Amino acid sequence: MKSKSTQKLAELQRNPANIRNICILAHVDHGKTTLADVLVASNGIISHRMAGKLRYMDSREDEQVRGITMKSSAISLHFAQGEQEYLINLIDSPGHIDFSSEVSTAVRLCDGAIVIVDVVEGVCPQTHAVLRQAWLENLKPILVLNKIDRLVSEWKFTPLETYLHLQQILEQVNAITGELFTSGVFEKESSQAEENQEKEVKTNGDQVYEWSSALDDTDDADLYFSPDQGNVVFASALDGWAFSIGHFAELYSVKLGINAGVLKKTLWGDFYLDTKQKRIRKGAQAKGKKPLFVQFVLENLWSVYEAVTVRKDKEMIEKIVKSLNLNIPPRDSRHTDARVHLQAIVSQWLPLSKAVLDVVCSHLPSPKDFLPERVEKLMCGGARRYDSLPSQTQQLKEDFLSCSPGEDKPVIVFISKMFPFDRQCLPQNKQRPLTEADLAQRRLVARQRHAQRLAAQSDGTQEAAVSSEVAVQPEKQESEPFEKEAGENEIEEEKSDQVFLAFARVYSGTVKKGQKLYVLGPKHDPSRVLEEIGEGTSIDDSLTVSELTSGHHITSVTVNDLYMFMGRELEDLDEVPAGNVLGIGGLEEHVLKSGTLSSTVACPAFTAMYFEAAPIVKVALEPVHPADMPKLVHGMKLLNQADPCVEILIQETGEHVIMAAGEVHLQRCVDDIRERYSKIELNVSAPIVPFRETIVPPPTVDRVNEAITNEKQSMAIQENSDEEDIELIEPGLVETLTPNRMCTIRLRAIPLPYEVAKIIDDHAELIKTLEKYSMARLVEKEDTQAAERLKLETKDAIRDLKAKLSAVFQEAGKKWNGVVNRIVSFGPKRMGPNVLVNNIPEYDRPSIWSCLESIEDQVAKVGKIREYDSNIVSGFQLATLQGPMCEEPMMGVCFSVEKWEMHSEPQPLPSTLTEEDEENGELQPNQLKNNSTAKPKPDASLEPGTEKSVQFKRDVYGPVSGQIMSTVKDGLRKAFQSQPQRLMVAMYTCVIRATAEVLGKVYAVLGRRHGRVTFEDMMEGSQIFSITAVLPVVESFGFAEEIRKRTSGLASPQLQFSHWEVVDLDPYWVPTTEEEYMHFGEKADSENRARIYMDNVRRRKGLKVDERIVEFAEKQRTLSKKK
Ligand SMILES: Nc1nc2c(ncn2[C@@H]2O[C@H](COP(=O)(O)OP(=O)(O)OP(=O)(O)O)[C@@H](O)[C@H]2O)c(=O)[nH]1
Ligand SMILES: [Mg+2]
Repeated sequence: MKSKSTQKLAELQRNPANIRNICILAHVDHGKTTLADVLVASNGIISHRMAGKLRYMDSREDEQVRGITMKSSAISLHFAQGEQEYLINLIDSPGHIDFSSEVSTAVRLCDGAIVIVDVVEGVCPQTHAVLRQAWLENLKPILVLNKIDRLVSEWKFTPLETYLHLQQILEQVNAITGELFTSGVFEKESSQAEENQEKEVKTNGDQVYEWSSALDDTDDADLYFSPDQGNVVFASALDGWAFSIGHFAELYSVKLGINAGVLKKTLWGDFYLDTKQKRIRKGAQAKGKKPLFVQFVLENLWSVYEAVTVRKDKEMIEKIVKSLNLNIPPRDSRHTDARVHLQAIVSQWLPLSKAVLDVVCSHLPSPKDFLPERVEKLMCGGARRYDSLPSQTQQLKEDFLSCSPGEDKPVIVFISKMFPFDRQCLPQNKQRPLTEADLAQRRLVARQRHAQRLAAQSDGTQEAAVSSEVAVQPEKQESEPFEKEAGENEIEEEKSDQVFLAFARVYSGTVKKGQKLYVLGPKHDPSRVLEEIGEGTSIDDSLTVSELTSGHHITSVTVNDLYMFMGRELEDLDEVPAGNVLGIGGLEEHVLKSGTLSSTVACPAFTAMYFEAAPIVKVALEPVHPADMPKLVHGMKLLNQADPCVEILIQETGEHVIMAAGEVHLQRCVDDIRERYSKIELNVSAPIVPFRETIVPPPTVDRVNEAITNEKQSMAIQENSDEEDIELIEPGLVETLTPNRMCTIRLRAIPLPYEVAKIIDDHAELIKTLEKYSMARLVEKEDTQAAERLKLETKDAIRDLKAKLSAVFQEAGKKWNGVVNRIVSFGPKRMGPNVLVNNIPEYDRPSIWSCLESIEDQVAKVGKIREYDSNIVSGFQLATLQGPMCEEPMMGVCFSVEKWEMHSEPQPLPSTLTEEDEENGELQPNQLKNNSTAKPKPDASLEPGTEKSVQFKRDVYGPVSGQIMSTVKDGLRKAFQSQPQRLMVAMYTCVIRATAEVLGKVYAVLGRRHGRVTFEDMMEGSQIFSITAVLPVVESFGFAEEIRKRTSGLASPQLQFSHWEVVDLDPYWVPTTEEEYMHFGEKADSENRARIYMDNVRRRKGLKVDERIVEFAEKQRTLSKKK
């Protein structure tokens, strides 16, 4: 049986116009969960007294212990505004940067957002991030300025100071919105311009010039947060009060006899009341008058705070309570803690839930107000154009917009995440109150048992005892197999006492129990499937995800369990109509992390969500008892499903690795595996951090700032050359031969300007698309129409990228002229921050930008690519994936192919090597080997140049393609090594707020960890400094904790990945000059940070580490002489 309120909510679900799907977004600790508590209390789910203390939405134990939210969770609330009744589906999200993926999954399902800003901390990095996320998903936000009570009681601000402070914060928030808005408008403008242009070209019509910018035409007034628009709420979630300007406008319009509309416009801003003429005038600041907001709003509030918490003036309090017409229960008014008394007064006077939900209902859109552009965004992800979708798919747009629950409408559901839930807490497994019929049944059974016992007692004593024993015996036997079964079940239960539920939303139609729906994987492409169906192929829907073959992304499932979210609990539902957020059970086998359910295959898979943080730190896990390995693997799989951001991999070394967004996230993942998913003891490795390898222009000074001479440099390079077949022509330039000596390639490695690498790194996704579309055309693989489907915005973005690259190359100097047009590929993984450039004089290779050219031009270029070209690219990909220093990916290297000759007969060995060997007068072992293999026994039929000999060479060394690939790879590594090599470390950025007293300690910690401060500022009106710093990820473990301890909890930084930075130390550096010996000693490796990092990585990967453990043992003797 359902409770009354659930029934009520289920009824409300049918009226989409009165539904609001909203989430609460903010920086960590700005009061999201506290605010949610007050809203939850307004529905009677928790008591008002506990609101703010319970943190009801934080249901996990570690969330309660740490005091931060780690996952987003939802609750359905009822709210009545006058005649209208509303259903609010509220999602509380985490604010910690490590869990920002949870924000993405929440934002996707909502239409509006409550953005909270703590007025004491002001706008923080995550505030910026969540505003961007809301913007990217087309969510409409309202702003809550929270913790205003702290300005009264901690900062002791006067009302006027508060007003000015709030104004500043509002400006900061609006600056971010403005930034997002203008960037969005310009994007739109340029794509529209292009569309128009295309149309013009098609119609050959007269050209029309638009001079006005889109920015002038677009109305952005309702975009900004402004109290007079009614989209700003002032609040103290802890004290339970909040108000928007509207509330006071109504109040004072009666009192002062001024039009409420006028008051709404003037209560916030530079207006004052001219008491003589009873008129509102502008220019309060200039005339030194009190703004209306100060006079009518803040001063009242301040007087309540002062009377109750500072002066504890009973009479005054009574007066206030009376004038506000409140009814304060004695247990609150007599409470020893003045704060409780205060909260009782203010929360009755300005109830938070009403103020916030009023604004939510009147300002945030309902599911019926879905924007057409949002539908398009959801339906065609990546680079695809909306109008390239099949017509059946395009028709679905109407269904999205109408949000109708009708029977005839297609069902469309999107699942943004899968989350674990205790099986026992599912509504169907919960104990229900017994009904009358149940009770009667139980009574009957008990009576029968009683009667039997009485009958047994009345037959003599001994006999009875025997018979009862006999009677017990078979019973036992009977029950044994049953018990066993139960035992087995228990083990199984133990394995899966967690079920996975889908966190989803219905966009169209109605989902019903027992309904069969298609599960469309993220790669599902409706056009292909529809074509296949048109050709008569049917969809095999009996499979689960793990059984699907490649290229197939559809399974089907019968939906059995539908739930409504009620915070920590769930309520069973029979059906859920469009426009609602819901939980779906039984999809573990069908959906990994996110997915789409639909009754039609024409529905496309929804666009991938936008994730703010990428997994960057990893640890390897290992069970303490090796027998627990399968449990660990199982647990890791569950974790992978439950967390949108975690990555699970088994490395070549056999290590089981989890990758997470940051230290806190990593800790939670490990705890989850240990206590929830695997329930085994674990050994956790030290965190593994990624590095990058790069080369830099030769340094001009050595480590003691002495100029470096040329000979020294060339000496260092010579040392490295130890490979056969590769000839070093000059630093950075090598010439190499394939093993069969039929192909000569000359390769050069040059440091890429940092800005170029950064631009490429920032546009990785775009570059992936670019490679896909350009190559599809040039190589004439399958999809020749691919480029036509490219969205205009994507084409624009590509063009923009090219222009940006050209600009930075141009700035970097003359030698980079025209390089952009000769780029062959990016690597590793075809999108990394290294480039391969074609500098072969006689080879006019089509460029990677070909998808920007007209179709005819592209067609003309098909077939211009040389044979084996792709092998060179592959060699480049391999080389950049694992550099020579410690097998970490390269970054910021430009490789250029300067010569590529295919010979008809084998070439002699590179000249220098042979000369050198002759001089030495001895044959190197490797050359011996070379000679013997490369020059086979003289055989007439195998004379070089003949058909057969070529064939023979191929056979001996494998296919030419493979040879070219590995030769290029080795050559590139060599070219790389012949330049000054450097390690790059990932850097975190963080904002630390600290008072002047602890500032020194913060600096000390940063310094020890090789971090540095990039920006320091004093926050206005306070003694608090705000420091922006960067520090290497490798040095960051325990940093947040250390800072917190050193500053007695005053500062607790959040680390966010920022960029890659070169460690300006040569890991291979050894002292060479007298001065260097003096400074660093002979061993000189203690201070070489780069060397330490590199060796650690090499040791972890099982690579050779060049280290001497005991050196100059006699030193100890000298020490002992001193005695
Ligand atoms: N003084 C004061 N403290 C508040 C207010 N709102 C919240 N707090 C306190 O701020 C702290 C953080 O509150 P939470 O609600 O957990 O913050 P959150 O935004 O949910 O934090 P995360 O979920 O971890 O991002 C708690 O100690 C609250 O008691 C307020 O209006 N005034
Ligand atoms: Mg929270």
